[in-house]
Amino acid sequence: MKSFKLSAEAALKRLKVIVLWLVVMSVNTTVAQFNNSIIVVDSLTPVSLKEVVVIGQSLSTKNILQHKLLSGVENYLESMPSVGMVKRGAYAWEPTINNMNTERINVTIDGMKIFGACTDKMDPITSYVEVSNLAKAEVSNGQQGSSIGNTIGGSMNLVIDKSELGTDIQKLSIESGFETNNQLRIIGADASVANKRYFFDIDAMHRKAENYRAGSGEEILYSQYSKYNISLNGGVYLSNNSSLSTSLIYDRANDIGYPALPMDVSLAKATIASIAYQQKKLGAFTDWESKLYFNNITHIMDDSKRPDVPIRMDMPGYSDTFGAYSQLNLFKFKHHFSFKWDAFLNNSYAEMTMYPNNSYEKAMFMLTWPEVMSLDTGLFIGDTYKLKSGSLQFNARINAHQNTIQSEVGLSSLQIFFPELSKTQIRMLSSLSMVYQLRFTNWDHSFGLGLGSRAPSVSEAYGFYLFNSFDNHDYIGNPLLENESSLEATFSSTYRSNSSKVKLHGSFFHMPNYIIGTVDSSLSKMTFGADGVKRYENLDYARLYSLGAEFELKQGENFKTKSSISYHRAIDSEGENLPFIAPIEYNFEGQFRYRGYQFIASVQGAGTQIHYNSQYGEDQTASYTILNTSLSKRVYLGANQLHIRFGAENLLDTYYTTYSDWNNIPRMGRTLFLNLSYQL
Ligand SMILES: [Cu+2]
Repeated sequence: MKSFKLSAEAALKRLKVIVLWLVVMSVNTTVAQFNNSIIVVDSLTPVSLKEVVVIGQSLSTKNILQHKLLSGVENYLESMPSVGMVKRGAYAWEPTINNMNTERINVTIDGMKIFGACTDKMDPITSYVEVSNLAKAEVSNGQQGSSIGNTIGGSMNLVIDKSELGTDIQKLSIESGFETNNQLRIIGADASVANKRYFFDIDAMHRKAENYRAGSGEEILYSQYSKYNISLNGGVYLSNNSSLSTSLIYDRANDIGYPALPMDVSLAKATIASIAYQQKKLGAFTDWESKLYFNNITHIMDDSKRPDVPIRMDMPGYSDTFGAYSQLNLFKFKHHFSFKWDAFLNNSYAEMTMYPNNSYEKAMFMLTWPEVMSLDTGLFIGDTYKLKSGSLQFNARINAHQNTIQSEVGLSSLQIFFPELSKTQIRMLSSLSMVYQLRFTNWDHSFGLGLGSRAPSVSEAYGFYLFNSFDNHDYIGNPLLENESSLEATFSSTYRSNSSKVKLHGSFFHMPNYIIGTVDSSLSKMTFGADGVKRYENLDYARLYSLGAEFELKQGENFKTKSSISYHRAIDSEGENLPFIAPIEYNFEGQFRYRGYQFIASVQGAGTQIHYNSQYGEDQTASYTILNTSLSKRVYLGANQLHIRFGAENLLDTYYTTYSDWNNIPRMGRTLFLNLSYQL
């Protein structure tokens, strides 16, 4: 929305800057996705393998790839080929990369580490930002994402949308949206001022939705939500060479229903703040940036609206993170080096109080996250070396990771299961990867190899009786887990011409010491109605394969199609299926432009889930196909412009659920939407 304020020239200028940046700084092939045309890139330029989805700018660019302008952040992310979403309702979807979820991926906001405060993953980081906060999201596969931290599956960095210092802008815009299915109301506004010395941005957005209805009309109880978000950015030049900038996001959601879970959330709140110093040149180095940041997350669960819970519970969770990083680049001969130091300190605390229906019995109290302090510091070095036709990229990272159980009660509770357990555990984590890229006029190929490792998450290592409603087990953390590691191989081949693009890509992950919960029948359950207790253990290994193809075709200036198909398969060392792995999925989209109107129609679907595992609570998910469509028009009113978009999602009102819907919660049925953006 921010950039909706941009005039057409400014938008074009920004587009040019981005394209230039792409070509010069070797950013990525998805520029094709950004400006919606297929580009043959200079064959001597190395191309980064990141996938990028433009979020803020999508309002001002003429070619919008999203059906809805005011989609949630998750809808934008979900449009990326390697990103999936685990859904527990209409709000706060959990992103996955390469079918790997929160523990195995690294999600940051402008490079800042943030950890959710929910023991049940009701609050992924992506739920604490709005589309008005973000310029774009960058996703890297596997170890290619190691510049922002240790990871197995990949990384996702959400880039905050800020005005550029040195530009001359004064803008104001308002946005509004409505959807029929769940009576979703969206209202937002933002303003920016920038000149040669400073810039200042402010934006605010509010969403409120009632229960949604699945295909064919069934009302999904407890699927309502309401959210406010406000953000401020500011920056000032200190000299010709240096600047200081700051950013603040405050996000607050209330009365959020999670229809797939036995509990809801009364409050999910985040304050995300940072201050950064930038210097263009430092001796032979360039683009020096140092940032200090802090974020605070509060998450309060609530079962007061559920009529039939066996026992009432209070479950608040808190997560605070302080962090810093400093990074710079060096261009020397044919090398482009990047160096980064980063560190964070996180404190995670969650508790549970159970109130028996019989008021004579005492309430029971447990620390579900025993005030775990995680201290992590790392060094990253990357080098891209230009070859005659292509490039060779190396990335290396090393981290020291320390966890301390600060609560004595928490420590002694865990010592029941692990008598030898000490207060502090220290781990060393590392990542090493290389990518060989071959580039020709119409073709490029890349081959990558990587090695990586990750520490167990707070839940995996220190969680105490965390109930998982998917497989109906209580989970106990295991602080003695080995680091999970991975060995990966990736390839991609892309053909581009002025009117078409074909891309084939694949990846293979071999993951020794794969961490997953396994049944421990010697332990007794805590949760009423649970089937038993699982403890996190290291499997010998697990393997994940994926294959995908993408096609783009352009006919003239006005017609374009995009389609993709993907396949994933994952098994453990015993040959058993891993949970939450996608069946064959496909997507086809056609875009047609005529006299300022833009029409989009898309078909999305998946095959029957053949490989599932009932030990993890899965059953077979049926195949489905849905149809979406939208029409938009930009109206110029003097110097102002109004962008109107309306359309339908799940036009045929199909009842469906996917492999990644928690407890088979059905997706939304037909919804009609109207989005308006007015730019002054
Ligand atoms: Cu929660």
